[in-house]
Amino acid sequence: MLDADQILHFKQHGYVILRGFIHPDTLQQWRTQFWGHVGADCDDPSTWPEDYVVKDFAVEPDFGSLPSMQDIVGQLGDGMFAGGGGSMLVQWPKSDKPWQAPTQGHIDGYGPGGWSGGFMLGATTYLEQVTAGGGAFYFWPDSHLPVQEYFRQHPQQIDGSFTQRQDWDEKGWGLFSDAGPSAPQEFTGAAGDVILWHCFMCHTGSPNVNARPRLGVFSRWHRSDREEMKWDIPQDLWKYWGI
Ligand SMILES: O=C(O)CCC(=O)C(=O)O
Ligand SMILES: [Fe+2]
Repeated sequence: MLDADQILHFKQHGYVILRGFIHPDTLQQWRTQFWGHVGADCDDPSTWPEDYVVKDFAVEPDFGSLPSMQDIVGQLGDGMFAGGGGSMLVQWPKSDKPWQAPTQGHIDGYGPGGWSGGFMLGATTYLEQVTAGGGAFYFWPDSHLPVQEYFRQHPQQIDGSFTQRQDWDEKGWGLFSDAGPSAPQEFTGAAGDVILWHCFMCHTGSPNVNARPRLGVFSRWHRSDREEMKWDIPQDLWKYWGI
């Protein structure tokens, strides 16, 4: 369970970091599964693939269904969040170019399958340590607040139709990620550190100029009653939360 300080941090900043959250034995299991799936030697870069998306793979037991994660998701969602999963996204080292900070971050929920609504919470962890420049999950603290403001003013655009705005080509996701008060930062940390992020917190991937791959594991949750609530942008940002 999250304590009061962690909940306050999540509400204020749109994320909270849980250091050392995943048990080392689970991380070892997941690493073995991952390297087996991609058919590469973790110590031999010449055998490494290049794909960002790890197709047809999820860690087992899945990240989202670990009992410790279920406790927190139950607490945050008052039992109304569904989802989870343990898909992986890998930033393989590309050290030929200098590291450059991403300029824009997106919000999730508008993928290839279109908008299904009710997306609430994401979680990211790593199978290996990620230091600065190492392909970290890159995020805009506090950006959930201006994004909420935007959708309060344009609730009908929650379905992704903000991309139809006349200035979308010029602004892109900067429409959201430039609106916040805080500079973006890298989620650096050890294997098994977790960042929980609010659905409206802007984020993106970042380049990896280090020697080790960024092995990211992702889970996402939506409201189980999303069909009933997905158009509602409540004044109280926490209306559909248990916190
Ligand atoms: O690779 C990353 O760190 C970011 C991925 C991302 O934007 C996502 O999973 O929603
Ligand atoms: Fe994303």
